[in-house]
Amino acid sequence: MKRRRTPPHTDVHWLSESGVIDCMVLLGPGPHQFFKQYADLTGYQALPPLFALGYHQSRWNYRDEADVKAVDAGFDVHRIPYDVMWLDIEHTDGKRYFTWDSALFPDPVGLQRHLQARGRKMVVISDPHIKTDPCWALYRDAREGEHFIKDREGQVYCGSCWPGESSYLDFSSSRTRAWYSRCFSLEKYKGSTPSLFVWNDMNEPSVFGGPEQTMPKDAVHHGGWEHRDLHNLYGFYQHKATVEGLITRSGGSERPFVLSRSFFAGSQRFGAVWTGDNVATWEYLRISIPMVLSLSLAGVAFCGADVGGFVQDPEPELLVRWYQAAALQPFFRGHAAMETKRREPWLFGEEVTAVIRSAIQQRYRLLPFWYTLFHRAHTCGLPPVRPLWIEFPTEESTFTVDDRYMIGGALLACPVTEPGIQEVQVSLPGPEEVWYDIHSKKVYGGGGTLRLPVTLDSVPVFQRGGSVICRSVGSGTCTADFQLLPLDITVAINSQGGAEGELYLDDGHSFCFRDRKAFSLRGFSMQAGRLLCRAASREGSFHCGTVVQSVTVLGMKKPPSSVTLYVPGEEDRSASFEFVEACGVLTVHNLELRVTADWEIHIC
Ligand code: NBV
Repeated sequence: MKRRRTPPHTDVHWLSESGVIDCMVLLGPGPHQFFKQYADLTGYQALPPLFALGYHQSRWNYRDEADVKAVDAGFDVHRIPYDVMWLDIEHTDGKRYFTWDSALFPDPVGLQRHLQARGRKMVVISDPHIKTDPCWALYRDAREGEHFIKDREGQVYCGSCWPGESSYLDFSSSRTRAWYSRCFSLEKYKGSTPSLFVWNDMNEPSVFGGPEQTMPKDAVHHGGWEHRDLHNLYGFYQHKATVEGLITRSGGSERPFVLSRSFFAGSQRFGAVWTGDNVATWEYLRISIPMVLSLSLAGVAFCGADVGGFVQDPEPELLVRWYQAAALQPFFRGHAAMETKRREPWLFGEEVTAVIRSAIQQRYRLLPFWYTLFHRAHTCGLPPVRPLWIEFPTEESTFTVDDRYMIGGALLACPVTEPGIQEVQVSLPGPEEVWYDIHSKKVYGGGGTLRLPVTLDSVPVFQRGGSVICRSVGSGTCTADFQLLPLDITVAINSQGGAEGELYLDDGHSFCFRDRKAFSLRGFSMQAGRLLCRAASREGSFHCGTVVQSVTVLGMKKPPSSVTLYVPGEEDRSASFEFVEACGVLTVHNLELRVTADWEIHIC
């Protein structure tokens, strides 16, 4: 007897602590529409300041000012770009957030200016628990202003956390959020400058020895709500209040950056989240990929995992592979726990330093692409990193893949997450697609499985035929160099000889893109040997000196006889080019074409 195949199905079980569940059905029909519909409900990803997409260097803790300056200098000595130094809880006076340990950090303003002089920023931690200390003005103010959560008897709730006995701010109250936001003003937050940004940790909230390590469910919030009703929103509201504090601090002009450990549907409107305390093992490196993909699917697109693993010491090979994988994820921060050995990228010998340098440099080169993807997330809800099935929704074989993924619609990332690997197996989706290995430039047809040799310094990444990607030429020392760097455009042609892509540009830090439409969205399209650079949006205007220095075309069938540039108002000129027959790669050099101007390149 033939057994009937049961159609694939999914069982979902929902449980609500206080009996209320809002259920929405998003009809799509396709994954791309689904993201827009979800973002219309819960909000779009905030457009991060550009620096936040660079590399972040953290540990619990950088000891003192001299330590911070030495690490900062180490990046320059070793020619590794980075953007942000992070300070964990030990920078404070006895875990009183908004303060500094005056012995270790006697001149925080000077320290931030020191970093800022090289275009770099600082992030400090600010947890939601407030030390019970009647001698501390911030505690007294919070208490007198009734900003703390109460216990069931109506007394201020006291729990235990890093500072010892602590009370917890009631971020569910808009009045408390406004009070907390004001704590970030430059005059209130002594030792802060406009280049200081914030990290909200322990905001589940974490209570040592509390039920399930958190607050009792019958603790009482503003309006009489019990903690059981608001628990999952606690971190969301702290994140919101911190973001509002940073925006207000700048008079509304500067984009904030706040990282939060706890989040809820809609947290993407505020900034970044990370996956919390992981471990320096291969298994944790592997699961960072599905974790980042799940967060991205849930709308929280600016996410990442601690590079190297928070707890324990990674062996050098694991550290290298982690840098390589995380350089291809949205939020890119090295972080380590207190008891771990120091692991700045240059501490493991020249070979390791060189490979980590290369991974970080490649991240910086790709920032024009990442930034454009974040613009898309901000305007369309599409996450920069996507499981394969989002781009190939009809291909069932992609549905379960969670160790490879797409960056935008154009790049297929295949991080190496096993030790001692000399070869990886990659299934290239789409039988009608063409894929180009971004390193060797070799072309592969979709629908098959490849075996690719890898060494410690290689990570397979493929560009999809039909796409155009902009990269910076060189990586600079941090994102402050971004607009000074010329661009290289890689056109990967599909089986019909066509390709399309876009580039988003703005000042990288203010809200002028929103308030004055000071941005530029450029479109590139290749068809029948003609590459056009045009405005991709009627809205927006942004002038910058960024030029396109070179164009690389992948997948050319035959060598061209001439390459001519057409720029309105200028004489046509022929360009010098190079053609590598073996892999069909054409490179056109010395273009000096302004990216915000219209032009064409004809390849005959
Ligand atoms: O603030 C200290 C750590 C922090 O480094 C880590 O990133 C957080 O996830 N924090 C947790 C509290 C202590 C964890 C053991």
